This record gives sequence, C-alpha cells and structure tokens, in this order.
Amino acid sequence: MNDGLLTLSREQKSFFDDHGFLHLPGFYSGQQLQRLRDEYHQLVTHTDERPANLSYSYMDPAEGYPPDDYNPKNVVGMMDQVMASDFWIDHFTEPRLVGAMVDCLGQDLDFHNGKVRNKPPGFESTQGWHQDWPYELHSKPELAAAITYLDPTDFEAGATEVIPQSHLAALPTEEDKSTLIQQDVDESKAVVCKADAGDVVVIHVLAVHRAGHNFTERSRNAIINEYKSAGAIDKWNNRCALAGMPLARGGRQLMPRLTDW
Ligand SMILES: O=C(O)CCC(=O)C(=O)O
Repeated sequence: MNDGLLTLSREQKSFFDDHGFLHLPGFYSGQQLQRLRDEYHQLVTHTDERPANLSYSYMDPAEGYPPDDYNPKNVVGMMDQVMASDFWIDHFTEPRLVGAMVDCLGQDLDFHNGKVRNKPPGFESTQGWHQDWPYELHSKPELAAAITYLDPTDFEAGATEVIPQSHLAALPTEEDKSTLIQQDVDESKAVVCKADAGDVVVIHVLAVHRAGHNFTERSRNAIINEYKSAGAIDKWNNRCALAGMPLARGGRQLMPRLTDW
C-alpha cells in the first residue's frame, strides 16, 4: 500500500489524473513477459481452436511487407480474446494491473471489454484522432484502457500517440463518425508513446489518441483491456464478453488466479 494506492506511486496517480494517460515501462518482464509473448503467439496462430464467441480479423499483406513469423496469419485485430483460455482471463485480472486500474478509476472496478490491436508489417492506421468515449458511452466517463505492448513500438513502428490533458471534456465528432474533427485537433502537443515489449499504457476514455502506422518488417502487437468504475453505467449496450464483471470492491480484488502465470 502506498497512500492507499494498490499499484501506482503517488506520482504516477497524479500524472494520470493530470494528463489522462500513464506509461508504465517494464510492467511485464522476464519469464512473465516471455510467457505472455508465447501465449500470444499461440493465440494468433492456433486460431481454429478457439470458441466461436471471440473474433479475429486479418489484414491482407501490404505490398512489400510479408507477414512475420510471430504473427504469420497477419491477425490485425480480435474482439473478446478474454474467452480464448484461462490464461487470457488471468491477463486482464492480473493483480498489479487491476490494482493500477483501481488506482486510476476508484475502488469499485468492473471489466469493460478486451480486444487485440496489432499493426502487422505495412499497417497504415486510418482511424485518426479519437476519444474512446463515443464508442463506449456510459453515465459518466470513468473508464480507461490498458494497452499491453508485446513488441518495441516506436514512431512509424505502430506507436500510440496521445495528447496530454485532452481528457477533461468530450469533444465533437465528425458527422456520422465516432472520430474527432481531425482539423480541430492540435497535434503540436501530441506525445509518441514509445513503448518496449512489456510496457503498459493506460489511456483515459476522454484522452485524444490515435494508433500509428507500422512501416517496419515486424508485426507490432498489443492487447487492450478496458475497465470502468462500477458507478459508470453502460449506455452503449455493451455486448462484449464479460462486460461489467466485478473485479474489485472497496479496493479488494475479487478474482482468483486460474493459471500458474
Ligand atoms: O492501437 C493503438 O495504438 C491505439 C488503439 C486505439 O486507439 C483504440 O483502440 O482506441
């Protein structure tokens, strides 16, 4: 315990509150990271052995960018990877990660959803600047995503960019879209989240951010788990797997470990 915080230092908690995002370098390392990377390789290669209630999407190889051996099917996305196996339940309920999300969002914490966002070689990001809020409306904006990076992820190698302190208000979106009016976004303050394998970046639901392109020969892979406070009521009709599952009450974590990870 640190000032009542479960995982974060006081400085990290203040940074998240003030900036709307938080980079946690080396969150996973050593054997824990190796197992995570191995399980992930199984996830994107043994795709036929999975329950039907999770989904994969694949990217056609970009010209001049063959798929790499770690992600040979060019999986570009997944929804509900948490259903893949006990390991993936253990990933989103990892006690230090849940602790970090409790520290960011409050002592009563629920799961929101899980997905995979890969940037295979030659991936070009078309989504643009956005807040996650229009995609996941709730009674109040007490949600955040935890992105776990499995590869070094730098500028033009799939890095996520964030605009610090953009999380204080919901901004208008493009007509009939959920992305922001791109020309209204002041990019001059954007930060490139240069991540290493095993880093986690937490992004507040109102923080303006975007995914980067990947102009390298190596797939840049990441898992995104989203969490919310129990008091944030779903207005979006969240049908994702395990949506709303209670993870902590009064700061006490509820989920047992299922594997030896
Ligand atoms: O993949 C990334 O770098 C960011 C993902 C993202 O923007 C999102 O899922 O909302």
